[in-house]
Amino acid sequence: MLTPAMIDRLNEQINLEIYSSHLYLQMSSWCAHKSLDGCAQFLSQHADEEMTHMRRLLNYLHETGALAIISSMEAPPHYFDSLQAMFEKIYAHEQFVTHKINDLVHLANTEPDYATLQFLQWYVAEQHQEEFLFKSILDKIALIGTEGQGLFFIDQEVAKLAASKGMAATSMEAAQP
Ligand code: OFO
Repeated sequence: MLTPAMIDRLNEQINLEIYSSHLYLQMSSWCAHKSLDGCAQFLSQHADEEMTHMRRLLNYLHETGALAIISSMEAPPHYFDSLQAMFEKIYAHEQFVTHKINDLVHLANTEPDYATLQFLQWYVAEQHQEEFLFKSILDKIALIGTEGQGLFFIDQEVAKLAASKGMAATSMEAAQP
């Protein structure tokens, strides 16, 4: 049984995950518009992943008998000064998400709500991975540079990440009974 405060915060997180999905889908479209097909594919996959993060929270609320509430939300930005500026925005957004997860963990710990504390551990680990992933893309952008054919090579590097994510998703599906 969740407290009203915890239900509110989990609902807030559900809506943040939906916003993250909208943000990455919009960024994917911006990349496709710029013929950065590898980045477009990677971000489209990432938009789908954010909806799985949302569903995990939604199911948890349902299991406790609570109601999930989907709110209206602001539209994501649809213009970016550069590919680098776009990935910097993603990195800052993921740091914000980590901050919100940490707040949730703090609430679960202080209430105390040990079931939710345990449930949230998956998000703690996921945020660590996501920050690492986007920081590594920014590092690659800095290394390759965006002059000349730089954007083309960056797009190829990000396409490799999209392909490895796609393979991981396929093998997970195959492993399911
Ligand atoms: Fe990109 O992270 Fe959700 O939680």
